[in-house]
Amino acid sequence: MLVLLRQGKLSKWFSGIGQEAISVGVTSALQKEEYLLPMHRNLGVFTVRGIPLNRLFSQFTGKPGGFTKGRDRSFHMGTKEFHIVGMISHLGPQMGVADGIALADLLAKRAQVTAVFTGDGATSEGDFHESINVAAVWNLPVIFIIENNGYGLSTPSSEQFRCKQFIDKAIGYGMEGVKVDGNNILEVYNTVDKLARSIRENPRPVLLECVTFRMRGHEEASGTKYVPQELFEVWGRKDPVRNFEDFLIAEGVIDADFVNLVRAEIKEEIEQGLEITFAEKDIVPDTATELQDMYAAAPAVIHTTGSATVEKRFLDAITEAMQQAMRRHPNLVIMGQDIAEYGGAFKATQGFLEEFGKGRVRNTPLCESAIIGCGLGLSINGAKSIIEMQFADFVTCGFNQIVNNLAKTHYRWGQNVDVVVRMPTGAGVAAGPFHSQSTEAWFFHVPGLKIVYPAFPEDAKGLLAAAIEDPNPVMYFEHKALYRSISGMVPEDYFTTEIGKAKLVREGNDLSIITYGLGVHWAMEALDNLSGISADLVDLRTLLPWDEVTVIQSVKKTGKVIILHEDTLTGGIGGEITARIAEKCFPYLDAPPVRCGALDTPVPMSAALENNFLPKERFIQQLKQLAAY
Ligand SMILES: Cc1ncc(C[n+]2csc(CCOP(=O)(O)OP(=O)(O)O)c2C)c(N)n1
Repeated sequence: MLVLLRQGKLSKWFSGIGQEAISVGVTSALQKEEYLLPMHRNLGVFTVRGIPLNRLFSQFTGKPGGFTKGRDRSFHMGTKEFHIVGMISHLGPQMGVADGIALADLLAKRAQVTAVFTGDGATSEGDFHESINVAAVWNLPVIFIIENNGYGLSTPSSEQFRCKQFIDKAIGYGMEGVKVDGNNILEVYNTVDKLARSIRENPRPVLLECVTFRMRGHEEASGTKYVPQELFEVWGRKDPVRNFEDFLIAEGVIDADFVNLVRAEIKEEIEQGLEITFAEKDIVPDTATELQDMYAAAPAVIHTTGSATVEKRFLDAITEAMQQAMRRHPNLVIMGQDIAEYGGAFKATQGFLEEFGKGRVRNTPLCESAIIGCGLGLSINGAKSIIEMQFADFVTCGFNQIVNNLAKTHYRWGQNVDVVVRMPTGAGVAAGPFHSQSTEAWFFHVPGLKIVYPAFPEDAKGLLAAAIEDPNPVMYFEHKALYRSISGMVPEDYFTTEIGKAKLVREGNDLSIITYGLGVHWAMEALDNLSGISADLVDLRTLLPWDEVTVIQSVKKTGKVIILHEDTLTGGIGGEITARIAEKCFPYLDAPPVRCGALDTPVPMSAALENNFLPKERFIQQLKQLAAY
């Protein structure tokens, strides 16, 4: 790899020289169907699993024969064929994903171990603490391998952590910690082999600290000036490959001829691999394929069987969708804070524990990031999940997992992400800045996610069922103020409402109102109270991908449009919709498009301030002005 780098055939390389015994020892000790989640220095994981070298070279050079169609670099790849899930650059999120993979094994009663790697630097990330804690609390069969190599990029251990050794941290999480000489492959192999056998019998996490040293720069271009020379001398004498070779020769297991033979064979294999890669054509960009690969194919709509419809509150429609989905999919798991015995902060999962058991209805520790990562891991290993944010506001603590892991995985390596994140959202209940926010616009900008936001009980049920059936990550927004305040007729059987389709709630000719969520109810109320305005009222229902066709059709018909949302105005979804209308309907417009949103402030607590913040009253004025324009 270093030669290729010098030849300019490779853009970046993170060398694992000095640390080979860890990747190779761990991978050799696991069974081939057990998942490994490596980091940027773990070449040995990929080679020991037997991935043909040409496929690795194609991955590293962005050729079609790699694992990501040229969409991601180096080890940022996954392959279910080889049971390897590569990293995203943020390092720590790997560990939550490992939890999910292990949980899927545990629930399916497969006696397997998952091994996840981290550097010592990444142990400073919150994801490390969250994931290790979840694994400890849930007895997940994960080996957390810390490669303690003295530096996190240029930062020495003394500036990264205060503990003497990482196994001391294991004590704090109530789990076993084992420390090995990471430069001794036999010690690594024997330890992991013994641990894995024991964990398969008695599932539990173990923290394995491998003491080692990084003999090259963080990546090749960054050099090693900050490392005292004597450390290279000391650790150079502990080179894991050289020492193992010497050991085998001293024991009479191999001789110099054998070493030469193996080296020649490997050289030949490398050259053959490179030849195949270099003969491969370069990737030719195709925009349609790029866009299509953002999402896994969604299943067909499930129509009602014509069962009775029953009047239900918004919240009860949500509960019913989840309950029926849990009966339909034995591999579906619900996770969230206080969702089991307590039934959830809003009681959406009341009674679920009794029907579906503790395995599938899981109270989580307070750790959004690890749990969302866990959802991805479950999906990779064949399970489905619904994750309840206690309040949509708390999604900030799991933001990275959503926008970088859930959203990008299918595009990067074709893995479906069968996760629904439930988001009890919105204001109007005088709950202040941290229990009232509208957060949908944060996710609207992220390709790879779907966002649904129902306004009526029937859609709440149908869209949640659709989100659960959909193999893509779906952010499901449910307005808290609607939970118990509105009711509607809902089919009793299981059905799905197509994601991506808006609904024309009212029809008229004077103007179009485009809105969603609580906005739909504000608009209905306004139209009821104002005589003489004949409006199309479009409930978007899905925000990503939003139904441009229905919106454009309505605006072309009426020639005037107001876009209303509860969210703050600047950067809200209304801006994007307005822009599209301006682009596509300009010749049809009889008035400038109007946007109506909340004040650009946090959501204030007192009811008077909150009413002033929300756009409900301003909407009526703007609506009248638009009608009169
Ligand atoms: C969240 C995040 N912050 C910063 C970085 C930049 N970065 C990449 S690797 C690295 C150091 C990692 O150190 P360590 O975990 O010890 O792994 P090592 O490279 O030593 O194997 C840093 C700071 C990153 N990738 N992700």
